[in-house]
Amino acid sequence: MKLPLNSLYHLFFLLFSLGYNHLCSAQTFDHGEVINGPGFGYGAVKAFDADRDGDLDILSFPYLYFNDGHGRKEKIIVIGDSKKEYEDFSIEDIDGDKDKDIVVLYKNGDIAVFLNDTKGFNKKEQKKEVTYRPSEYANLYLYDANADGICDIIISGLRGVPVAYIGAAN
Ligand SMILES: [Ca+2]
Ligand SMILES: [Ca+2]
Ligand SMILES: [Ca+2]
Repeated sequence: MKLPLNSLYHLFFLLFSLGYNHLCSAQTFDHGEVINGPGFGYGAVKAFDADRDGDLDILSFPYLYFNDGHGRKEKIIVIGDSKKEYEDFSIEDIDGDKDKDIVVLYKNGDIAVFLNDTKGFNKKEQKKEVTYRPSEYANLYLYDANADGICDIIISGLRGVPVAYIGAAN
């Protein structure tokens, strides 16, 4: 059966609506807020519910902007050392407690894991340093590469694809 294009559009719209509880209303561009100050930035911005209060917060590493529940910034915290240049960062549940944690790859090759807990994000020290030659334009990915249920840290760069950390049960 071939559905007319219009029906397909409505079907997609319905599926899209089912996926989102809050449908957006018309944007009027009425009030806006610049959440960051003037300056130069690069890199991705990620939105996730960092403090688990039901609204999305914004991570523009190393700055984490908490949402006040009305889409405006409530407070800002700095993740790690703001002076240290980073190459890439990613968010995933690294410690398996169901909240998103932050992992960053610094330009000097350091990998830092910041675990999400009720008081903020705490740095987890690396038990073993990975011998890794930093490269420009490296990307950091967080996924379970060896399917053991523990999130792994994978770095891709111009020098190949080393796996930085395979999850261990302890
Ligand atoms: Ca939140
Ligand atoms: Ca977590
Ligand atoms: Ca794993």
